[in-house]
Amino acid sequence: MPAAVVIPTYNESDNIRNLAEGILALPIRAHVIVVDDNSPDGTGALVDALATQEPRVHAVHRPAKLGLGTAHIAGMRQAFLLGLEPIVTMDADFSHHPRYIPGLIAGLDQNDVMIGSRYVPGGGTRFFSIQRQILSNVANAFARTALGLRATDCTAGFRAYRRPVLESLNLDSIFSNGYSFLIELLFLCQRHGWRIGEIPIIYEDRRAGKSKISKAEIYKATYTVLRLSWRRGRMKAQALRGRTGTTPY
Ligand SMILES: Nc1nc2c(ncn2[C@@H]2O[C@H](COP(=O)(O)OP(=O)(O)OP(=O)(O)O)[C@@H](O)[C@H]2O)c(=O)[nH]1
Ligand SMILES: [Mg+2]
Repeated sequence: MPAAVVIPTYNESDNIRNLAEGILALPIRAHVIVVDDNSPDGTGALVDALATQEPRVHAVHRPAKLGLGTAHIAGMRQAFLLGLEPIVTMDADFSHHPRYIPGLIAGLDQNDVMIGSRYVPGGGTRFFSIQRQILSNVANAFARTALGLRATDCTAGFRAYRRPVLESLNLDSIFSNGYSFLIELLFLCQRHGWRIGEIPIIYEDRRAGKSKISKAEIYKATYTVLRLSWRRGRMKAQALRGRTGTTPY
């Protein structure tokens, strides 16, 4: 079965053509699904034009900027409809280089989810500002400690999922719609007992265009982690009550 490479876009007209061509030139069978949120710079029309020339390119259009998380879900659903698997997700701005896609997919032989990680040996960042590095490190340390996540890069959107993993999760129940969706989805994958592996990647700063991450996303991510951590604590307490027949309080 060909793989689906899901790419959410908002104002990525300077990147998307090169990226789609780079993916289609890889020595693997893959389709590209771009989820565009009515980008003012015409990314959506560009993808439509690509799709008329190349049947392995698909466009999903949404009416407005509805967030990274829901864009990932829309792309995953489109992959299900097209019968594609496994499902890879990545950013459009070349921070996630297509050369890593075959390695991510190969890792699914032993794992159910694969992450392109900056924090395993061999991984790292290039041209990434010190502020962004600190933010990324703090966000990962917080998510790992508060949620018991075992992966080293919990905020990375460069992943490959076996299709049954995504079908086993209730994607509609995911409450984060923005960047923290990535933490929530990883939390659900680990809680369901799916095997999660990582390969090193070098994350480069975006080649063109502007970042869409805002301060609000940082507050939302903190809220997501605290909310999931509370849920995790409640589940642990319930499990303990079930075992002992008494309340742990
Ligand atoms: N469809 C959709 N795509 C989005 C939205 N927000 C961000 N994206 C895309 O999601 C990917 C990640 O966004 P970026 O702005 O690169 O975020 P980032 O990588 O954390 O920030 P930089 O390092 O500054 O690039 C890019 O492909 C964006 O175009 C959104 O609301 N809707
Ligand atoms: Mg980026």
